[in-house]
Amino acid sequence: MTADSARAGKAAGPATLITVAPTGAESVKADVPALPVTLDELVITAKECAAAGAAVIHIHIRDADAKPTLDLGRLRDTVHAVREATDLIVQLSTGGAVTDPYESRLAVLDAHPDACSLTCGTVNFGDDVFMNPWGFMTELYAKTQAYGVVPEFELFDLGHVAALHRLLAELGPPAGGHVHCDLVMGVPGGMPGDAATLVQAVSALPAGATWSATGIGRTTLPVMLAALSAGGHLRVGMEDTVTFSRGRPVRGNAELVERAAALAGLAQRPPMAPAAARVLLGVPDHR
Ligand code: KMH
Ligand code: ZN
Repeated sequence: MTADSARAGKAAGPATLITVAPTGAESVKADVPALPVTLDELVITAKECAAAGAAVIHIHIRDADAKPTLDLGRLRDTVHAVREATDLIVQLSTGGAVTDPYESRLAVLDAHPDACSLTCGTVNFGDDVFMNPWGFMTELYAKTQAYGVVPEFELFDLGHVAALHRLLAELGPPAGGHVHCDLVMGVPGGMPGDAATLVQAVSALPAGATWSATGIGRTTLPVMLAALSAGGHLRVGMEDTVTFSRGRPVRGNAELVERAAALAGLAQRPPMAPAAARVLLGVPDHR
């Protein structure tokens, strides 16, 4: 089998959707020099990760001082530049940083990305609190429906799964018609990143939903292996992990995608091409 036929999905099992989350809002550039924080760095990373097997890019951006920002002009430029340079599905974070106000997080959709994250509840987040009260969730969800932006439901805890059921019951299906979730595991304050918890969370998801899983920090490998064995998809990247192995910093996002793609290949579930991912998630190609 060639790499191309594998990416086209001619494999023994269902192909694996790989999302890369290259930057996040928490790491500091001075501490993590390989973190992509400028638009040029982000575009280079996006190209490398697409070549390595990613189909979706989950984007947080930084300002001129490398601090997290939700500046709308910068977000628009980012969506445009990543679309020009790659065929990746462009998913903007509406989570931002824990300090971002709700209005700025809602305004992210005005950059008209293909997709966005939508966290289904408040969660302790290390020493901070990541706020997602019901009123904010419903307003954001209604805006994704109005704008035709496909949401990915971020689930940091089992209670978030219950909130997702309530959201779908009260507001109806998402843009694109398909429910896709991301289990974010191992955040201090959220659900632990282990196989038993992953199985429990997956068993509670809405019927027909697809899912990926993300293990923060040292839970990245156990969560990735559990997700592959349970039929899930993968999210990796320096938003979630800045250490490749004990004592060895990540050199760049592409090596995290390469490792995920290699493990997916071993599981006979090679990386899914962006075009197939668009079909799976119901994301139109706006380019
Ligand atoms: N940075 C976290 C506070 C998301 O992107 O939607 C929230 C987060 C989730 O990363
Ligand atoms: Zn994020």
